[in-house]
Amino acid sequence: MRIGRTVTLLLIILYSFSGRASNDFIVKLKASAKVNQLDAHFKAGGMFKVQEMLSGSLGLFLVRGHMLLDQKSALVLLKDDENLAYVQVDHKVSPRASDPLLARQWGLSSTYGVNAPQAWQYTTGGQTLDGNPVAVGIVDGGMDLAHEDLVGNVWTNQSEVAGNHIDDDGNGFVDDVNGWNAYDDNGEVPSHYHGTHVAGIVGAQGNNGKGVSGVNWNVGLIPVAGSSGQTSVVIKAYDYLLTLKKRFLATGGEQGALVVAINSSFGIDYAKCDQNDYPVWNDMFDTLGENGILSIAATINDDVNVDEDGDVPTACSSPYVVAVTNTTVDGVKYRRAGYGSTSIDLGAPGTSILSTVPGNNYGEATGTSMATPQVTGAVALAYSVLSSDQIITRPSETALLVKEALLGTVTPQEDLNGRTVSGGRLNLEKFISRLR
Ligand SMILES: [Ca+2]
Ligand SMILES: [Ca+2]
Ligand SMILES: [Ca+2]
Repeated sequence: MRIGRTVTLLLIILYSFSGRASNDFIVKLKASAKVNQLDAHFKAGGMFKVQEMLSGSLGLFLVRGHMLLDQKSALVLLKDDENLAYVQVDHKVSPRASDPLLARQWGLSSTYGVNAPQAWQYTTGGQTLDGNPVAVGIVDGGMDLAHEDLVGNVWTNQSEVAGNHIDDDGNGFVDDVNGWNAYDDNGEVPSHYHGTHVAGIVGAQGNNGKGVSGVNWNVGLIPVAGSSGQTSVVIKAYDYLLTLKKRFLATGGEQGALVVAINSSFGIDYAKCDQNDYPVWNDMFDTLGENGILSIAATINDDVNVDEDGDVPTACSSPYVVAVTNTTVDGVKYRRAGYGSTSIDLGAPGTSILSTVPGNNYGEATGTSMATPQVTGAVALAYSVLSSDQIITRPSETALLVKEALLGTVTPQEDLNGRTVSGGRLNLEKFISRLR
């Protein structure tokens, strides 16, 4: 009864509730031992319980330690047990994406990245807890819809028939099968280098054996061409996404699309959003927000204080705007990236970022344009741990709750302290963990 004596001693000295690790163990029964012997033995000791058989061929069982027993002491006891050939902790296994270029995506997994693999333990994106597909709008120059690492995540309007010149689903947009072209007012989304790169950061297909991984392995990417030229074109681009979302909310998720964030990697440098010359921007961002859409926006690619110098959209005061600056592999703000303690919300990796580019290719780019889709992707990922009921009945409150969690879970970064609202950069693991 070696175990019985040891257990008595341990009961006296080893009660501990703090910093608890897993108390589940995998044990291998010796060929000479029987599981009912082990079970009886454990019952007598009162410290372990056999949960289930894992492999009859190998003689492996899952054993749970008493809640008052800490992991280290439990291991000592089990290693001492004469019935067992070996024991190990039932370690947590994380999804490991098969994407061949993942090792070069420092922004996802290096020391100064966003802790994406840890977040992927909880979710890799796709749909809400109730199964509604989560979508994001990418307002940009267009996108290579056929790219091998994007094609599986391109949103499809199931109710629209392509190329018949009819608005089959009656949403006001003819032949909008995979998004919209606000330049030409049609459903033909052009291929575009910048837009394809941005889209891949949000949601290149993960774990598909190809290319890179997005922040989301799965997500509905809705490309809307319309980011350069006139403000009026951008407004039309936003309006398309707003229309999809309003329809989703009005039909309880039956039609339209669950657009939760819009990526805006463009802007008007040094524009004073909150002054009288630019009223349309906050009006649009507020309306999008009331319908549960956060607008994630890239700030100026220059070392300027946006609070003083102005920027559209990142200095716009709508509470539904999330303004992003660019951080590097060394964990500092990129030298040419805007800041502002009231305007700029947080930083995210935006320097030498590898992503999809047209023609089944991959390439690196630097800019706030690359930092912003990390955050857009994060917001989409967050909605995959929320319930559709909450999202549909309280869209604006949910959006603000998500923003609060996003800014409240950043990794503090010294040079962003006092120069951004949050004082840090995106931490995907903590963000998702807080909302679960
Ligand atoms: Ca339509
Ligand atoms: Ca049609
Ligand atoms: Ca991939």
